[in-house]
Amino acid sequence: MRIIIIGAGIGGTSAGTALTRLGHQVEIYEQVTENRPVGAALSLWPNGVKALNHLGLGEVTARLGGRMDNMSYRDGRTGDTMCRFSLAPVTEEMGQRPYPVSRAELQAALMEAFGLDRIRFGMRLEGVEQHGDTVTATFANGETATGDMLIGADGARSRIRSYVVGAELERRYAGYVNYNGLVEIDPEVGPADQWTTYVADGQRVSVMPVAGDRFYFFFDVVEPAGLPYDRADARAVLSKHFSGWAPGVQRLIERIDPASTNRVEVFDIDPFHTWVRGRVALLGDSAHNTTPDIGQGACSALEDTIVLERVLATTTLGVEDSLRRYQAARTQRAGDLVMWARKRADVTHAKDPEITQAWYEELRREDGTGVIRGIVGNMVGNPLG
Ligand code: URC
Repeated sequence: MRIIIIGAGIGGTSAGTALTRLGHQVEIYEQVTENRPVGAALSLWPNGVKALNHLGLGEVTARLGGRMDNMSYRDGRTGDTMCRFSLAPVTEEMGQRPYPVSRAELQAALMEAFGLDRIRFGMRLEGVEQHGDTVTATFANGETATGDMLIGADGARSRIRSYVVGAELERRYAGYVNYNGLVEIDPEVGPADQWTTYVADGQRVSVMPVAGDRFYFFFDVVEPAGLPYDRADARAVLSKHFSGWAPGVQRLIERIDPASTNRVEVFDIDPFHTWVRGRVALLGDSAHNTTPDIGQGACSALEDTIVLERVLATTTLGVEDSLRRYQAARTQRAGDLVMWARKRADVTHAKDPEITQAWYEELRREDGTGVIRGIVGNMVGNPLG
C-alpha cells in the first residue's frame, strides 16, 4: 500500500516506521521546516518504551533516557520530604523501566529511524479528499499526494480531526501553565536518579533525570491563558510565582536558562470516539489531546502505532475494515488516559483546594504503594501487556 502520513511528530514517525516495516510505501508530510517541539522533554513510561523496543528503537531509547530509580514528593514551602520510594516495582511489574527523554532527541531518533529523506518538510496541509479506493492530500504549495490510506498525525491542533469527526472540537484550557526546559542536574534541587516534585498551594515544581546529566524541569502555575511571556523574564516570572518556596526551588530558578524555558498553556479535548473516516485515521494528539499530568501523551501515541500496525498486519478485509478495528481498539483506552490526566491535573492544581489538601496529607503517609498503583494502573490495558 501507499500510505500518506501527515505530521512528523512522535505519532507520525513511529507509525511511519512501523508501517514501513510491514512492507508499505510510506511518505510523511510535515508543515514545519524546523523541529521545534513545545515541550523540552517527556516521560516514556514502560508502555511507551516497550512500543519503541518493538520498533527496534530500544537501544537508542535507553541511551536517551535518564536513570529514574526513585521518586519523591517534597513540601514546596519547607522542602521537607513528604515521601520517597523506589520505582523498581514499576519496572518489575511492567518488564521495562521508564525513561524520561529530551523531546528533541527522541524526535530526531524517530525521524532518523524512519528516514529523513522520506519526510517532506514545509508541506502545509490544505485538505483531504477520498475518491473510490484512494485518498488525496492537497498542500498549500499546490502539490498533492495520493495513497491507499492517510494517517492524520497532525497534532493537538489537527486539521484532519475536523474532516474525520465532521465537527470542530474545542480544546479546553486546563487552568494552568507548564514552564519547562532542561537544566544541568543539581543535587541541591534533587538527587540525580530521582523524580523529585515539590508541591504546595496547588502548584508544583518537578525535575526528572534525562540522559546527559540533565534534568527535565517543569513548574506548574495556575494562571489564565493568553498572558504575554517574554522568555527573557522567565526567572522573574518564576521567582514571583514561587516566592517563599524551598531553597531547592530557588536554586532551580537560578540555574535555568531563560532563553530555552518554554511557557506552555495546557489544554486537552474531551475524549471522542470517531477517529476514522473511510481510509483516513487520526493518531496521537490529533485523536487524544491530553494534559501532561500522567506523562502518557507520547506513550498513548506509541500505543496507537502498535495497534495500527497490528490491525494492518493481521486483517484481510481491506483498509477501511482495518481502520475500524484500530478505532474500536483504541478510543476507549486513549480516552481513559485523557480523563485520568485531567483528574490528576485538577487535584494537583487545586481545582478543589480541600481535595488537594487531602492529597498533600496522603503524600505524607505514602510509602510508595499508592503512587505506584496509580502509575502502573495507567498502563493496564496497554497493547503490549
Ligand atoms: N508526569 C509525568 C507528570 N510527566 O510522567 C509529566 C508530568 N510531565 O505529572 N507533568 C509533565 O509536565
